[in-house]
Amino acid sequence: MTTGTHYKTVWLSDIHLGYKDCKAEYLLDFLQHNSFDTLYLVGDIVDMWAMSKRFMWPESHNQLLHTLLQLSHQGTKVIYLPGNHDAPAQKYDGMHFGEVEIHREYIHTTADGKKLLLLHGDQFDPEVCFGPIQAWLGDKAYDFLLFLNRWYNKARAACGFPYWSLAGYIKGKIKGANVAIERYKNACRNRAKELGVDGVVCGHIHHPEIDTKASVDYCNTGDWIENCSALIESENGQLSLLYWAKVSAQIEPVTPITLTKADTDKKAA
Ligand SMILES: [Mn+2]
Repeated sequence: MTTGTHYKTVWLSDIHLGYKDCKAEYLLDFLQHNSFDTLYLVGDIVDMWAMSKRFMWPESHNQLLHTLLQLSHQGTKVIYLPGNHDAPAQKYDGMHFGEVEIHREYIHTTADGKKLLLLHGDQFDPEVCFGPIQAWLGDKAYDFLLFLNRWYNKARAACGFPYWSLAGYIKGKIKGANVAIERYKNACRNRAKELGVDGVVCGHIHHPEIDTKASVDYCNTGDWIENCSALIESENGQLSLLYWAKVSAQIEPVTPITLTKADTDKKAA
């Protein structure tokens, strides 16, 4: 099963199982074709809000949970940091479920000795976000963006193009969104400073990024709704972002062109 790459550490967040726009098939593909020493699930793994509004649980979502548990049994260290969409799991802070450890915050030490604070990021909603009306409007606008994204990508897939995030592109173009992202990054960095660590790894805003331009490194793993992204650590402690839809598009087997005798005869003629 694991013929692909071996990763020292992988951080995943915002998978949103139980939500219609979750790209579970892409994540399954990533997990089943690679192997991992440590896998951090940085929150919003199961979307309990979406499920309470409209229950959907396709077979691929089941398979994904099963694969995560299977990895934990096969020696991958799995640590789960619940977020806001899977908030009920937050009360199990510090407990073990089978092989899976649950924490609200966790400190990871990289191969080159850097200390990273791991958390989902919803902790900072009161200081970053605005009132409940803005949150509701934001939610509706986001749902609409994802609706556009879904149909756009259906058209792309029909033409044989790989998945591309239209919603992510539009979000990046909106100035208000960038201001909110800066506020969020500052809040995350401030918490890391409080704890005296070198960096912070989070999720929550579905915006993959590595920013090392300040005294505290900021890493956001992204999500598996739009970006299909993960944060990875190399054997020497280097951090980078991986976009699985782009990688998998490259490793998809290319149908070999075999020349038949008739073809070579034609060429010779
Ligand atoms: Mn979240």
